[in-house]
Amino acid sequence: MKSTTPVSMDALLSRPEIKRIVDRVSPEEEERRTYAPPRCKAFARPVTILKETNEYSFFKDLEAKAKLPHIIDNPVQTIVGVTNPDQTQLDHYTRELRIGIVFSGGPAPGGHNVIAGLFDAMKKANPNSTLYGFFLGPDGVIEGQYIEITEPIINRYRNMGGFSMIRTGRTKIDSSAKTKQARETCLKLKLNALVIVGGDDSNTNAAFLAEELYKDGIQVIGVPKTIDGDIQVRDSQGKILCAMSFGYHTAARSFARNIGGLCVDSSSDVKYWHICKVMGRVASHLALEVALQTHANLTLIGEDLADYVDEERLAKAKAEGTTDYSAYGMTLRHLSRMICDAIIRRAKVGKNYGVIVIPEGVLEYINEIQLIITKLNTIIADYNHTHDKDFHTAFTTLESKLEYLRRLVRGIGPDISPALWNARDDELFNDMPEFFQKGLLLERDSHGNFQFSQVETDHVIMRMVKDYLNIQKEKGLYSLGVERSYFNSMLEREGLDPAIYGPIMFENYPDGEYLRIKNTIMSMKTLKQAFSRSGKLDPEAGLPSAIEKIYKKSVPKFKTQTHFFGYDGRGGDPTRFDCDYTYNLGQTVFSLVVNGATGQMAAIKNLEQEFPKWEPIGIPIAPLMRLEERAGRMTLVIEKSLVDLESNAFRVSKALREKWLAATPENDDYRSPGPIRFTGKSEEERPITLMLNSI
Ligand code: FBP
Repeated sequence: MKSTTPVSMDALLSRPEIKRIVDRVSPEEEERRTYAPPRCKAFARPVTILKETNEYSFFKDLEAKAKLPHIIDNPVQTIVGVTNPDQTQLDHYTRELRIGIVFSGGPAPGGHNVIAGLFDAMKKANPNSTLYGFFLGPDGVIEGQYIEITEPIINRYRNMGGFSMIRTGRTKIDSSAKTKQARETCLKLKLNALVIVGGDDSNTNAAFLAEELYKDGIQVIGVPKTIDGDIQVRDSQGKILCAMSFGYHTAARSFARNIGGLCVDSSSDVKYWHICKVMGRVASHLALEVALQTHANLTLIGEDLADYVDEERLAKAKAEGTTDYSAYGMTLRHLSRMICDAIIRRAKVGKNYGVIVIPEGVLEYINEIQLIITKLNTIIADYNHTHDKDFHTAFTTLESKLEYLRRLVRGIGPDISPALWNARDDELFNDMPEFFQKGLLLERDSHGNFQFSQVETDHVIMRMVKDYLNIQKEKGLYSLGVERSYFNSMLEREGLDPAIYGPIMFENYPDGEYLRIKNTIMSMKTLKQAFSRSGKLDPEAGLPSAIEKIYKKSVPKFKTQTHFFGYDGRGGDPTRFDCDYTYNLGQTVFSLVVNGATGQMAAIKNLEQEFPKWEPIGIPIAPLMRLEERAGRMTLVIEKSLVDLESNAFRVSKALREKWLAATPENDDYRSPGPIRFTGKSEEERPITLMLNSI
């Protein structure tokens, strides 16, 4: 036998074709990095200026007026390109600037392009200007941890997802000590401006910092980031200024692509219900977009559930001359019934499979849960305000936390407000499964938000669904429809006449395309009894095997697979829409900074329309603020935008609900959105939600 000397590993690894194959940079990444997003018209001019517009009005909160006096009266500013600037304009525009940028909150695809857009604009105006990136979120500003962003650094991250260049964090600059340190960092770096790329809470923080740093002449600009899509700005007359935060499109497309795959799997293997929880801490925008992208069989929209009115109960109460206030809003019990109803209806036409989309924050819209969350928020915050150790350090186990709550019911302890937690709350809470109790008692995030991503919402709901389905099964109400042609052919194969056996077993033989076992037949035993009574069964011979087989097929097994979509999508590479959007946000930031704005949020108007109609603007942040309960206290924050039940997007999805549920013998209506492709024509230009709402 001939022996060959193997090529050494070093030699193998140094071969160019192997190097190329295992290179860290994939061909897709290479292509992405070279993509140059188009710029809004104004940015193609040598200089941009800001124009105030009185077209928009806002209701200003009294508290915001008092706390943010220097920025509360900021106007909306449009960014206008100047074709032939005079020397003064040029000198002003091209002066050397020092800007710091920080990510705050969860990652959202496109963040790197905000930095790239800002970097390109400032270097084009003056190559000596400096851009600093603060590490690990607001902590980087507080602790003075930063890096100077240079061309080679930024080039590695152009059009790429994540926030990995400078990373992110959730610290809130909320105390005078933290504000002082942040101010010192800005002064030490001689910053002209600090840019905060974040969600509603982080933009709120940006406004407060703008106010704090006003006298130092340091400008603060916010950028609307969050996959949740809940930063949408309208003025008091409903005119849209910012249709969507960045990152939403990519996250929704990424979830939809995977959920589309599950739709195909479930209708191929026909044995699973795929339960898909999708991110979105409070608002259900992501779930709505996923529904429109995939046509999953059932998508819950939190805002819709909250709007639910039990007309039957209302009518009953009215007949008794009373009003039943508990008829307004959805309970967990009712929600599980609603889901069961959909599952049972599909089973009747032989479909014991499907896909359900559950928004992560759906429990926020369920009456009894919302109440418990608010109460626990207050209890934990009260405890933290009055004790040295915080609640979660003082009570590390579930049992010790529960004991504290029990003490509240018993009214023990000087620091305790018994009215807040009563015997009824305790009873309700104790009825919940342990994992859910733990979830509800979890530590709140730095902004006082309940951390829905840590709670197994889907398990809570599906546990109730399973229990109720079992009850319905025992009553013979949850059974699987048997296709008539299948029944006929199986019986004929055994030489039996379907016309004789069909009417004994099924309630709708021979008319139904899908035959339903009679409610009275709940087991093999009752099936035999039905046949014996009809005189069609020879007691010696037992049931014909075809009948037994058909019966077994009609008994559904409810099998689920649960999936969570969130972190995968928010870490994905941005869609072209998000690439273009964020690059132009970065350019907008520069125009706002160079023209002296502060307390403004960079935004792009007309996002819902084609690119040539996009208009860069600055939106005043302070007038967007409202008082909200956070960590048990009323706090000024930017109001979250929830799904508008009057919007085209929601109304269309509602109108198509029955079609997507497909509880008919016809095929399912699943839509395959396909992957996020950077090239080619497969991807739509912008979120379907936006497209529908723009009509
Ligand atoms: P932001 O509001 O910071 O953009 O975060 C949104 C989000 O992705 C939510 O959808 C989710 O509930 C949460 O972050 C998860 O937070 P964490 O990263 O702390 O698990």
